[in-house]
Amino acid sequence: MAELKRTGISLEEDLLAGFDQLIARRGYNNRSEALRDLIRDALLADAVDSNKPVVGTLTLVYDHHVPNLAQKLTEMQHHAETMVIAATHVHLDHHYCLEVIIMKGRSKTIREMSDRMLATRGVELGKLVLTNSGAELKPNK
Ligand code: NI
Repeated sequence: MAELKRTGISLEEDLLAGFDQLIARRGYNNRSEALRDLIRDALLADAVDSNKPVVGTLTLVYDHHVPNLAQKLTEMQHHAETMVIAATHVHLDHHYCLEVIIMKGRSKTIREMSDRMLATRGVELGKLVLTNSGAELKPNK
């Protein structure tokens, strides 16, 4: 962990009161940790907006009875311009499979790949979550 630096900020009283109420509801013990998390969120949003390297976790739920669907989804991962780090498959029930795919790459590439997979016929639910470690991630390509 990097060395901590102290800083002071000036806020309007009611803004600070609102902030204290918010962080109490969310279970923070102090303002510093809450502020650090807000700053990390802002930096992540900026990384995503500016197509920087991030990690993406794509969750898919699909009907494996749709012809060639599992094969199509596998092909997409093999041919992706982004790096698939890991994929986990769970047979949910008679019809449905859950797949969680973890990718590393530029945010735009990961989004495009995820949108293609989510738009494939037979994929019924899904969500992409983009994140990073807070440090600048090195792209693999
Ligand atoms: Ni399955």
